[in-house]
Amino acid sequence: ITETPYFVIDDLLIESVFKPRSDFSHKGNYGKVGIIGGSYGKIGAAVLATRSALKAGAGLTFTIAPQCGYEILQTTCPEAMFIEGGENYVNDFSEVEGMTLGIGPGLGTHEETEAGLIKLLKDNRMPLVLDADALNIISKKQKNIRLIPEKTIITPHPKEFERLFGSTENSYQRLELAKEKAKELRVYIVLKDHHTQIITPQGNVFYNITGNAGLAKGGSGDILTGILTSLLAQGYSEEETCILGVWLHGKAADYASEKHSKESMLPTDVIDELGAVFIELN
Ligand code: NPW
Ligand code: AMP
Ligand code: MG
Repeated sequence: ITETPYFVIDDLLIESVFKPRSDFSHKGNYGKVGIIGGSYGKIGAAVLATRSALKAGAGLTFTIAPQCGYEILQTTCPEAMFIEGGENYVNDFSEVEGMTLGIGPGLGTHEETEAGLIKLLKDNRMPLVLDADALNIISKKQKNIRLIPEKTIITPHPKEFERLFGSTENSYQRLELAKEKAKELRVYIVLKDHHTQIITPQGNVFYNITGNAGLAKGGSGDILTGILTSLLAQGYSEEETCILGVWLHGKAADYASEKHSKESMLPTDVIDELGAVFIELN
């Protein structure tokens, strides 16, 4: 039906992608992450993305969030640095020099946030992971979609995908549309679902088979954003970042469900299991 090569992300592929840390490395070798997110009432999403970026190995991590999240972030994520981007929502996206950015968790869609994000997309030359409200802001105007820089990783759940690119009748059609858009925009699409699919600009599709329904809870996607931004900052290519990041997220979720059950496991438990997954990889 199509010429697209399909792959399942298996242990062999993960072994070939994962890069152990060199004994002689220092924090400068593992990149500078900037998580831009949080708004009044949704600071938790910025906390989850920041903590997962830290726990996935980034060298230096910053959170650009509104002032109302200052104490929360400095308390829950003492290893990360706080940059004030507004009062109750982010409107200043300017202090991001040299960072790999993960934008969207809990960000909100206030019009000043929208203006700041659009300006950043127009000016920005930094590697980007766009999720949640960053995608919702872009979806507000059809012409915004063209502003997504090439090589950006976008991580829509089915509803966010629909807001961006329109509705489809079934998951097969959604995948076909994602392939079209990934090629046209030259972006990496992480189509989040039970079996998340990664679609590359070259038209390759990678299926992830780790993860479980314990992830069907608010906050799970915010963690994926942190992990992906962290890996991208550490020098993994966009394709490697998507493959390793989605697999890690699901694998940590599988460990969390063994310990806590699918019902009781929380996104924070998933973050806590990342270490066990890395121990196995090393
Ligand atoms: P339904 O119910 O089927 O019509 P939204 P959000 C659908 C932040 N958060 N398969 C489903 O629609 C985020 O980061 C903050 C099919 C669902 O009701 C964002 O910034 C938290 N459908 C913001 O909140 C923790 C699916 O989409 C709707 C689907 C809004 O994000 C929570 C929800 O999507 C949250 O992460 C699937 N697999 N998955 C915090 N603690 O601070 C989703 N849907 O309206 O975009 O809202 O994803 O909750
Ligand atoms: P979000 O909707 O942005 O919070 O993202 C949810 C995350 O949890 C995505 O990475 C999904 O792939 C994952 N997820 C949600 N439900 C399931 C499920 N039933 N099985 C496996 N993964 C899931
Ligand atoms: Mg989400």
